[in-house]
Amino acid sequence: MNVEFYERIWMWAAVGLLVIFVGTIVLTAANDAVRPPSHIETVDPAALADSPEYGNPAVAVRPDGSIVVSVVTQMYSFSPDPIVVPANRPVTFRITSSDVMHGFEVVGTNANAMAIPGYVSQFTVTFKRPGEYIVGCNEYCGILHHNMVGKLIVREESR
Ligand SMILES: [Cu+2]
Repeated sequence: MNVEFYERIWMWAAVGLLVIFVGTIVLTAANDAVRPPSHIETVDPAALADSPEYGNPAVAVRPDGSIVVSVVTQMYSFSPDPIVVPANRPVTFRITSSDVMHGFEVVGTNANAMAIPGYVSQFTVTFKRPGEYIVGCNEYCGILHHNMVGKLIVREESR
């Protein structure tokens, strides 16, 4: 098959672009721990009050010692608030919304997810630095969006 010289250049240029784009994804995933969502789980946003997990959202310790934080976002707050977790232990956040789309970002860390009504956003992070962190909503959710701020307290673990 005969491929014109210029056509061949453009074909290889397209392949080169693909390599750059895929390489960028691989690099950010490996170096910056940026991950696509890997969890699809639904929950009825109108029945959160009756849900065993979200009726009274809280920090729970699993039998294996890992930490699970169930979070409900609503206009204009996070529950629970403050969230208290230990340092240097994997913490799994399971976030949903009871009304509109919100954000859940632990400022200064890579903990950042959308809270979408009807869905559970889940991710796991380990906080190495004890202290107080600001939890911010980074999706415009209404007239008082700028007041939607919570607190995460990372405690030094006592041994
Ligand atoms: Cu908001």
